[in-house]
Amino acid sequence: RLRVLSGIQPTADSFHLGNYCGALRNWVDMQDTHDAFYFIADLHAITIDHDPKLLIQRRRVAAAQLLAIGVDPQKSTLFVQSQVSAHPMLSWVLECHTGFGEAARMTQFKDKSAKNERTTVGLFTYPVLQAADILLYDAEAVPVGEDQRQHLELVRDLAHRFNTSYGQTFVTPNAHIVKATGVIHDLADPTKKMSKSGSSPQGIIDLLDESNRIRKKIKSAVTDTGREIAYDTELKPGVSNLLTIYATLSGTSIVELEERYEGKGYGDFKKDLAEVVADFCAPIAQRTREYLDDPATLDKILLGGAEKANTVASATLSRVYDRVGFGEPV
Ligand code: AQP
Repeated sequence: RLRVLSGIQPTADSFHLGNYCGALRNWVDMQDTHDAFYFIADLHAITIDHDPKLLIQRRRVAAAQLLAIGVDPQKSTLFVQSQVSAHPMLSWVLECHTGFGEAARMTQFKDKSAKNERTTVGLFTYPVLQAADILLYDAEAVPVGEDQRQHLELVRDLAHRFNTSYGQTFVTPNAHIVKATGVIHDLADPTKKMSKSGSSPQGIIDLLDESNRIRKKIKSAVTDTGREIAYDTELKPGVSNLLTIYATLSGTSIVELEERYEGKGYGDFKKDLAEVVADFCAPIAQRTREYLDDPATLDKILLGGAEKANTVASATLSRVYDRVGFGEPV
């Protein structure tokens, strides 16, 4: 089986619909066809200001949510990044093979450093740690949203560079980005992506949002001029975004939805979508609460995952240490 790997940061109280449609949905699908490794990226989470008490809580909620959406610990290895020490160790080696200018070109760093008062070196080297995350597991496929495409290109370049200098060491990974759902947009400003840090509360739907809150947000989502429910990302970015969400969560095609709502206005469409999203999120919130009520099971899953991840990651790190002239890690 080919290996798949992906991670998500525990930087908010809940994952949002963009995370789900862009990435997490594919995590769940791919665990049936791949040898899957999924992790909670807490090392990445401290690249911006953070509160330690909140981080440890959010890590638990993140794990519970991943299980609630269908990540199955019988099929996938689910772990916390900071519990596998090979990640920062490989990251250092890769940092020493990354050009400063190359790292400085990353648009996510430019965006986030412009938004944050305090820009850390960690935020700058974030994509290199991400390269370590992926390369440690010989991952062939990395399911992510469109915003990660540039980082994945860097990972491929680093793998190729290292292999060329030291001999075949890393598998070169491919980004697995589903075009139709690669970017879910902000409901209040469909020109922007839905994002934990960048969206207003009206712009983002959290998987753990309460049903009435979800209904209100969908009903107040920005739509476009005209009345027609049609998919056109240029002329109707708001409606197109809502159609994408509707299609993804209901399993109905966009063409079918366009036919269903022909001659009907935005009101009917949004009313139905509000129910679809509320019905989708409610059981996830319920299952998340159940997992959180059983911390022993949660810890057991994460520790088991970390053990398995450590075995794979430390074998790769040994290979790398040997190649660069460090000998075996102790
Ligand atoms: N709007 C989105 N549409 C599609 N995919 C998305 N992803 C994030 N936003 C969207 C994908 O979700 C995965 C996990 O993301 P992350 O939390 O680790 O980091 P991120 O990409 O930085 O997510 P956010 O919400 O945008 O957080 P902030 O605001 O902190 O930057 C990734 O695969 C990502 O592509």
